[in-house]
Amino acid sequence: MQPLLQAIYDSILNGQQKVTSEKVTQALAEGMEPTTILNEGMVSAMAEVGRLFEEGEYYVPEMLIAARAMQSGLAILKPRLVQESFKPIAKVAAGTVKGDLHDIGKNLVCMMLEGASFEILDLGTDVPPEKFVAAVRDQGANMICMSALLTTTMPNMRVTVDALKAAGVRDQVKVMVGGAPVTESYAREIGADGYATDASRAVALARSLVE
Ligand code: B1M
Repeated sequence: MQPLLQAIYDSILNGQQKVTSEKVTQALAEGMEPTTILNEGMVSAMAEVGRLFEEGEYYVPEMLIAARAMQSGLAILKPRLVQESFKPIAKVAAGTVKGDLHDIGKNLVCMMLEGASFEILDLGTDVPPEKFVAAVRDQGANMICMSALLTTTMPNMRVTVDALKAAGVRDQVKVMVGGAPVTESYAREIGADGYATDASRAVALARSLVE
């Protein structure tokens, strides 16, 4: 790996928030592509954090400080990933489902969608089904993006789709789902309109759903 990317990767793995910010700033100043920094230096580091957690080498505090370092790097990349646009393609209500506090992937999907001219209503994490319903009914969202990182919270995607149906608003929105444990077949099974494996595919999918 290129030394600067390696330094970014290491700083996330070690939860060195300040170093991550400095190195990401340096990489951008040296003309490195934001998506290269993101995918090779940062997202790959979080995957390694997950592996270390699974193997019992990292515990929740290590995951947490790694996530903070990741977020500080993302904040620096954001202006380069998001461009201003005048007329939004669609209004997207995005959130991590009820019971789930993971938000890095969801934030990334929001950033990329924003950069592709979608208007974002970020509902945050631990979002109950009724909040998604309210975003459609009261705030005019015409697309729902749900993220789940835990096998135990994934079923809340189905609960949310069912809540949209029960509220009589299901046909007013497109529903997209994603997150590490989610699959294409699960998306079909719960009646979502689409599934994407990563943030850039989420943008392509969102575009295809509103065409
Ligand atoms: Co947690 N955690 N965590 N964690 N955590 C995982 C998810 C885990 C896989 C780790 C492991 O065991 N290897 C595991 C889940 C196991 C399972 O369910 N099968 C796990 C666990 C067990 C837990 C706790 C239960 C631990 C505990 O307390 N004992 C706990 C649960 C808390 C809760 O939510 N209620 C917990 C807590 C945490 C922290 C708070 C410490 C922290 C999150 C901080 C934060 O998000 N602000 C954390 C972290 C950092 C992780 C890992 C290491 C990294 C997640 C991440 O940010 N990845 C994770 C391991 C892993 O994923 N390998 C793990 C980087 C991010 C860019 O990827 O989110 O997958 P991701 O998003 C991708 C795609 O999935 C996709 O695009 C994104 C970008 O390309 N995508 C979408 C995501 N949403 C999408 C939506 C779309 C489309 C695509 O359309 C709408």
